[in-house]
Amino acid sequence: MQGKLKNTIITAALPYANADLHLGHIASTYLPSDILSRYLRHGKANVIQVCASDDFGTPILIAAERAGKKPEDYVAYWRQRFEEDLGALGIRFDLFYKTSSEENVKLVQHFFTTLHKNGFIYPGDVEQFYCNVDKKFLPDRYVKGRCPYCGALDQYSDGCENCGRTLQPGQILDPKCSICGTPPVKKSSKHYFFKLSAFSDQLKDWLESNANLQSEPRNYVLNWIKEGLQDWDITRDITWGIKIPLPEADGKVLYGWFDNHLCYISTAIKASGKTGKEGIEFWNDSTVYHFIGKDIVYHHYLFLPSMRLGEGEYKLPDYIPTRGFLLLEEKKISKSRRWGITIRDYLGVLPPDYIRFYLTRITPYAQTDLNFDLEEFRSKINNELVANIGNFAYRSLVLLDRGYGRVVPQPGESGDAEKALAQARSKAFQESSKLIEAGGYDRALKAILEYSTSCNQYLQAKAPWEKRDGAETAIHASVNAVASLALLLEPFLPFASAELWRQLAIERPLSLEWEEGNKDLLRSGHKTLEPKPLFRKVEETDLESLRKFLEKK
Ligand code: B3M
Ligand code: ZN
Repeated sequence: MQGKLKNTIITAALPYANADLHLGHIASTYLPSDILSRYLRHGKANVIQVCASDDFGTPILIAAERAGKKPEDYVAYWRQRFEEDLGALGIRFDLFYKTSSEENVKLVQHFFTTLHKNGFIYPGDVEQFYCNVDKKFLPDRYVKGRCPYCGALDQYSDGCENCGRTLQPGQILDPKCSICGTPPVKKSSKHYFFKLSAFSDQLKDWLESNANLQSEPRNYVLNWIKEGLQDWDITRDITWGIKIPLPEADGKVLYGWFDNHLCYISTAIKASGKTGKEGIEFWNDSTVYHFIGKDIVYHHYLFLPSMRLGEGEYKLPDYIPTRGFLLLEEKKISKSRRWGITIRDYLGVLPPDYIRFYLTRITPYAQTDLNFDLEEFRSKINNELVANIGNFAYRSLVLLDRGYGRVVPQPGESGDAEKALAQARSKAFQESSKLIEAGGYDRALKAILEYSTSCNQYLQAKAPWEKRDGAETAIHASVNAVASLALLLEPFLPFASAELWRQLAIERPLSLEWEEGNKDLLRSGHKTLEPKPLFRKVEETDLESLRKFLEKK
């Protein structure tokens, strides 16, 4: 079967190397990406899942300066932290690389050169803030001032944290250099522009013909195109970035959004081990997914495809799964307002699978905002994860332990109840598969929970602890149902799944194909290990610990 499968490249948006990832990033991007890749790895496709730190840009340079570190060292610190944190949540990448990698720099400069040669990049003069004290141009965050919309003070020149608006260069009022505090002057600087407007028709065709794209982002991106696309200034007057490969552009670098999404390509190809032409073929022969949050739709539905179209060698994405923002107790996550839970914060309180479970349950394949409600979190974990899945698995294994010395008994004839259970299992495999392939991870998990409910009901009705006729049949069916659940849950709850496989003494579980779980994985005579509960209840004290991260200080 292996030969028939199509390679699948899965990318998750690249975190800026200056802040911890929080639960919002997990819900919208990293968890969905991981669920799909884990699922596909069960015999559906060869998968390469990649991510990288997004290293360049003014905010990162400023943060590094503030921390008294060289930007290279500063971003390396964050990259390692991302790998650790995502790894601790069970989100696994074949390669977690960086936008500042040699491979990426090379690819980005190649893109610039080709786009320039193809007539899609042209120079133009722009008025920039310049600080006479620091003797440098001051892009974006190097300038602070008053928001022209809401009047908020001390806002960066590229956007207002208070009212959420994006600001164009020069729009900020009472500008001040954020390094020395003096008002900057305006000075002309030669910049390069990417002719986004030249791609309107091709983008429109692609958006309309690619049926895999979600309709919400498709429709509003089509609207932006209708309103007219603006060419795009891709130059920054700083030193931390990828050098513009033109002699006359000395001292200037490319804007981060020119280089970061190309890192999907450079990293995936690196992970494939291929180079040159073979690398390009590998990319083009794969199904490509880019998982993102809805705040970066503009970049992924417009910049990214048009740059690939203009260069001409690398295929466009097949899917750009986009999901909404996570609110915490109905409030927007905000670093400055200290309203947020990072992966580290969370993992100091509770295990990874609990948050994977809850976030998957509440995150649909849509742009709607989600709400992390602490009470709801507790009740979903306690009533569904613990009382439904955990209870069934533990009870079944304890019955096998107490009654049969942990050796799977020989079943008797299957009755109606066993047939119904087998049907429920088939349905769980088929439905979850269909739903996962359509992006509905929340619904797939729900279908698996329903199966687990039928398993509990089966066990309750059969009451094998009474040792009546058919007890062996019931035990055999129940422990096999547990094995099937371990596989069904693997994309969602990899830790619980691994623990179940351990207790069940199943070898090489990760290479199980999805459909194999729809058969009895445990034969009579198979010996399991000592049962242990998979989960514990979430207590009020856990919620109190989480609430501490939501205290306004
Ligand atoms: N670094 C993160 C963000 O805008 C940005 C994503 C890049 S993906 C190519 O949240
Ligand atoms: Zn404002």
